[in-house]
Amino acid sequence: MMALTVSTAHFDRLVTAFRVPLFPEQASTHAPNVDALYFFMLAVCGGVSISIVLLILFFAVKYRRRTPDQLAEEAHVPIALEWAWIIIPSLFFMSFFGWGAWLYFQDAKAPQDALEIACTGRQWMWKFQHPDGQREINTLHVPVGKPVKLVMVSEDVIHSMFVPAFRIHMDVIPKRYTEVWFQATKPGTYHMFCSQYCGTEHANMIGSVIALEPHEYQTWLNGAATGSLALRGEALFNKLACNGCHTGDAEARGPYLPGLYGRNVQLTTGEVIVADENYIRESIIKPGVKIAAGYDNIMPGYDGQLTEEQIIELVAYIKHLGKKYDQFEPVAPPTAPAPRPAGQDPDQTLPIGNVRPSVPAEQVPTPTSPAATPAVPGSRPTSN
Ligand SMILES: [Cu+2]
Repeated sequence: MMALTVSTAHFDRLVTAFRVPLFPEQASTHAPNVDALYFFMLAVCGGVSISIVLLILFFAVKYRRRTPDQLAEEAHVPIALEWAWIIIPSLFFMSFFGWGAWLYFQDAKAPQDALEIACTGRQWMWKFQHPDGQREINTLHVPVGKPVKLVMVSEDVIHSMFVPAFRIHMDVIPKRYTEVWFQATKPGTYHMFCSQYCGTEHANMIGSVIALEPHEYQTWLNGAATGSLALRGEALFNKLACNGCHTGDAEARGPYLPGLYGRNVQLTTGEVIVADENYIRESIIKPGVKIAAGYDNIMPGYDGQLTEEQIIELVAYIKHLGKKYDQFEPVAPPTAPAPRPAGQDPDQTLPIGNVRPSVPAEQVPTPTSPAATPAVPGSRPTSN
């Protein structure tokens, strides 16, 4: 009995020492959903594979050749059986697609109130900038229980943000913003990896996500404050003399920027696009690519002259202007929606984002409050 107890203890120690977790822990709201789909696929594929092997063995024995001169006979399978084994497995396998698409759409769009953190990948580190200006390298502090959206861009090659415990994974690409969001469910420190082979030191491109209780996160924020992203963006905006053209006057040579973010913009080509982060970014780097209707292609591009962090600051400032604009915007009287031609998508011409959906982009009322006396988006088409 004694010998048995000792050997069990030894065995336990051995197992503990060599135990490799089969699955990372579940630390986000996505994790249980992703795992459920994963186990469902595993069960269906495993079940089908095992059934096929067992049936092969069973038939091989049952229908084996019993005498040397026995010949094979042609079998007549009922047509209903043929349909059954085509349709039933197809439905099972299509369920992967259905479930996966449902999960994808659920996880693709961050909630409106998500905390937005800018992330820059470069060979070989992760840099993060919080909305209040805190910067971190290879460490990301986030609050538990609040959706967090990472807006990511690469300074060089393609990287990929991977946090196994959160079950999130998204490529980080040069010259374009990609997004991923998560909501941590329990405090802790979780691995963060680059999962795209990005050069010789790719394996060192690792870090930690530190999920903190909201009050601890607030304490951390207070300790690390360095002036907000938008404030730094504003300083840069003025330093680069952007305010020389984007004056907000009716005669300004550049479009009026407050309220631009999330709004529909008409281009000189007649195309209407949404002014999202990628559009604002492109308009800073290569302003000639998409010119707002009513303006000339006179802005110099800043390709190669700004770091990704500086571009993030400028974008943050321009987005912030949108919020400011919303505060000053007079409440538009509720108007009955104009009749639309049959077949037209009612949402097609409506702006998105922080703009009231009842005010179409082309008909934004002119603000009358002193803070918003400059021209408004819509008095001339807004962009660039
Ligand atoms: Cu990388």
